[in-house]
Amino acid sequence: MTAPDIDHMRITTIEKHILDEQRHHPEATGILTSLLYDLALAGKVIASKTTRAGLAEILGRTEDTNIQGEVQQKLDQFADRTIFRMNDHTGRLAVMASEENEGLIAISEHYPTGKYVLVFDPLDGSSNIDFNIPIGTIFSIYHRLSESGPGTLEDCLQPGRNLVAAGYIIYGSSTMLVYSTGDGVHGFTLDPTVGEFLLSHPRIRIPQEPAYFSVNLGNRKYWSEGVKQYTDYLQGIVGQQKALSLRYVGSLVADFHRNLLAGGIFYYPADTKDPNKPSGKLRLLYEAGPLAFLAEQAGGYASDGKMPILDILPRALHQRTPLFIGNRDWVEKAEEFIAQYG
Ligand code: FDP
Repeated sequence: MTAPDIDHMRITTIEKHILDEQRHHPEATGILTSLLYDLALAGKVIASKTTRAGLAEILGRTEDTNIQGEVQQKLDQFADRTIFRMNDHTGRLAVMASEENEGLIAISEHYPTGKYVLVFDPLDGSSNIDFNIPIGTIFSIYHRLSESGPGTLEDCLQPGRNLVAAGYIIYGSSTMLVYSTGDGVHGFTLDPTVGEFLLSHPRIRIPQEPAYFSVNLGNRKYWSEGVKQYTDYLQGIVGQQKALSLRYVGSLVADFHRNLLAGGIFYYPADTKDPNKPSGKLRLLYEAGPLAFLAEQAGGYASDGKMPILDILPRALHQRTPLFIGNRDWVEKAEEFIAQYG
């Protein structure tokens, strides 16, 4: 056998990996497998656009403003439509919700509904598109709670503990898909020459020692005393430990991805900057929940400063939450500082 043949046998495509995982669950019907594969395909389509964004006229802002009051960019809408169109007719979903849409995204009555619920942020970090900085798609999959027919709001408003699967696709120096179905976190890198996601990071664990902390330090004056003290602690100003390096891209998926692989803490705390956003900027359902699921699966932890993100019961689709995520000990330290100083 020649060397290239041996290498070929070692390659695990995302399809093979998802099917292998399914084999551990004899009761599985294959529907989740297909849903994950559809999301990987959507990721490839979005990646092909994002890498050409600087060239195409698609770059730039539209007139529209999304439900969060942010200017939507054309690539956001493209990503949103791509995920919708790949999933609306398959009979796998009861309902969808996206950060770019105010209400539920219903499945057309022309198509059957299925047993899963898909919640997604089609293009997170989109204010970075114009600057060639990594952006990402984040997705969450739940079982529906309602029995049958069109999915309901309650189907989407589930705590992260109920997640069946979650993941993200990061469009950076390469495109990667990272996901978990509750049995570890696995990362795949897109090989553009063959158009396949190949297993590159099996069973990701957050390294024991954090290397970085990631936060928008420009907001310091709007933080509570506890968050200020915690930041001083990470910088080695308070306490005995060595200062951590600061890395902040300002694109959640990119900051989370780096800290997942290198060890670190990302936080976007509550602040007083905007009275309309007393809980900070990030969304519980579209951002904090799925990343919290991945963090716990990789041996880390995510908190809103008081309780685990995964235990928060969402009350609204676009609810925001403070987020502290990364190495467990250091996130728990944030909880301690907040409990002590507020
Ligand atoms: P963006 O506004 O570019 O979409 O939640 C959105 C988000 O980016 C996150 O990806 C990112 O971590 C955060 O906002 C950055 O916010 P700041 O600019 O306030 O630091």
